[in-house]
Amino acid sequence: MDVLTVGETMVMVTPEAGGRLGTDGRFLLRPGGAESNVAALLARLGHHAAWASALGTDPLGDLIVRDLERHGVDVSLVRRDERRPTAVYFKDPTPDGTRVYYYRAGSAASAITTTDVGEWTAHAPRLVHVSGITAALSAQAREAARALVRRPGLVSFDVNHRAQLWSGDAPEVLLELAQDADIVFVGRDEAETLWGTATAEDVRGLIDRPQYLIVKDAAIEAVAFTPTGVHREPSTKVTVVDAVGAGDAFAAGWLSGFLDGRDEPARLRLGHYAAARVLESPSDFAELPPAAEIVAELG
Ligand code: KDG
Repeated sequence: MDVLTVGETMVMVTPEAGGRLGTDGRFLLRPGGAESNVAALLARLGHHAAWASALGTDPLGDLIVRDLERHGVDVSLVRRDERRPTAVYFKDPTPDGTRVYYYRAGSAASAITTTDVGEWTAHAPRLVHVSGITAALSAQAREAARALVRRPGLVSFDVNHRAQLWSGDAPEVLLELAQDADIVFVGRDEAETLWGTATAEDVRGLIDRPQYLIVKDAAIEAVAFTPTGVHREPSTKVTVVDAVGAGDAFAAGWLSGFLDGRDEPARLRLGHYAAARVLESPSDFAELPPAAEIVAELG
């Protein structure tokens, strides 16, 4: 197993014709979850990617399993919970960007434990990927997130601050988790909101322990602080249709390059490429060609 990603996946509900929520009665149902997006994109890029979490034993859980399997994700570690439901969220494409409405309190994934983490990581993946969303779901999910970032072996952590899910302690909890990981992804603006940092260098001053820190400055550039120095790559210019999932795509592209032993500029370019495809699409993930083809195209 190349990568194990862990985190909640919900059923994402979007108006079918692309209209506003509340005006269109027909909806599309698809899996929506930061960590399963990363797994699906890594699978598209040619890696053995597993996603682990808990889902209800309801038909919505079945839908998620089936869909992720179709995307090539190994779902064999997913635990089904008879007592708790699969979570749901709605996307509303407003003129000012996409708004999301979560229905996830008490979900199966909010009850994942450190015992689950022990069982999942016993499968010895080369890399584990987790995000800050898990730490916001419940006290026990937060402990599970802590156990994941502290596991022996490589861990990548995407800060993924979702303000709607937190009640005030996000800055200290997310900083603690980031400091314990080996590879960290964070948005420059996200870091500014959380910790008041202005530049990528300020973020590095704060998150100083991970070997790799990648600070993404939206449409401008991504800056990677690595053992071989600091690397910057400008973002790809695109017309944005829906930004949800672009951060996951960036992480998947970068991690794919990392797992394949590519150099830092190539990793950053893969990240930008994958993010650009998701930004241009209404979906949270995009159909990507294998990594080698992208690298050949990007040079
Ligand atoms: O990164 C995309 C995710 O935000 C989306 O798929 C839903 O996982 C999700 C969340 O918790 O917001």
